[in-house]
Amino acid sequence: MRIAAQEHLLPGATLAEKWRFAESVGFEGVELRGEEGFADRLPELRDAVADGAVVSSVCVISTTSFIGSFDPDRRREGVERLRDLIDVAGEVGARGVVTPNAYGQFSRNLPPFTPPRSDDEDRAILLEALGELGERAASAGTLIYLEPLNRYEDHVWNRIEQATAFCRELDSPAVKVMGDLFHMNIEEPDPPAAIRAAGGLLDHVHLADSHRYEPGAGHIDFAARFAALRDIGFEGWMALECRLTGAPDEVLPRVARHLRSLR
Ligand code: LER
Ligand code: MN
Repeated sequence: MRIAAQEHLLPGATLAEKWRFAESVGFEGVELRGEEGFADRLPELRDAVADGAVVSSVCVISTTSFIGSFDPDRRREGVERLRDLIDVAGEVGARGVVTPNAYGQFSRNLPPFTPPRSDDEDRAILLEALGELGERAASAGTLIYLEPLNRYEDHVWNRIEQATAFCRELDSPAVKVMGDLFHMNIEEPDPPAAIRAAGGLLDHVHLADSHRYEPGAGHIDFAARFAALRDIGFEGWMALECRLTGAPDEVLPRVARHLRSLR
C-alpha cells in the first residue's frame, strides 16, 4: 500500500523537481496527469525516472475525448489518447493508467435524464475498446484502471460493483478497477464493504476527503477504508487527488504523515 500524489499538487516544473519535493515530504510516488501532448514529455519523464523518480500511475485528463464519448470522432481520439498513455506508462514503469468511461459528459440526475445511448450500447462500445486496449496494456507491462465517478460526473460506472462486473465480463487480465474515496463516499452505501467485495480486482485508489480537499480535512473515516484495503491484501498505489486547504509545503507533509500512520 504505497502513497503517491498527483503531480499538479507538487511544486516544481519537471517530474524530477516534483519527485524531489514529494519524496522529501513523505510520498513514495507521483501520479502523472495524462493531458493532451503527454507523449511529448517522454524524454523528460525518462530522465527523471533514470534519476530515481517513481511514477505510480497516469490519470487520463481531458475535457473532450474519452473511451466512452458519445461522438464517434471524439471516442476514437479518446481511445488513441489512452493507447498513448499506456505506452508511456509502460516506459516509465507506472503500475497503471486510470480512465473513467467519460468525465462530465452525461448525468442521469440532471436534465435530460435519459442518455442518448442505451446501456447495452455503452457496454458493447466499452467492451470493444477495452478489449483492444487491455491487450496493449498487457504488452506494455502496465494496467488499465476503470474509475467509477459520482452520478453528477458520469452515467456508466458510479459504483465499484458496476466496474468489477464489467471487468469480469471483459476478462482481460490487464484491466482492473480503482476506487476514488471521494466518489465512493457519495455512491457507496458502505465504502469499506465495497472495497472488500471488489477484492483483488481493486488495484488503485484516489485519496480525497468528503469535500474533495486533502484527507483529514473533511469527514471521511480513512482508518475504516485502510482497514478494508489491508483485508483484501491491497498492493497497489493510493494517489492523492484533491484540493489543498493551504500551501503544499505546509499541507502535504502533514497529509503524508497522517496517511502513513493509517496503513
Ligand atoms: C474526477 O472527478 C476524477 O476523480 C478523476 O480521477 C477523473 O479521471
Ligand atoms: Mn479520481
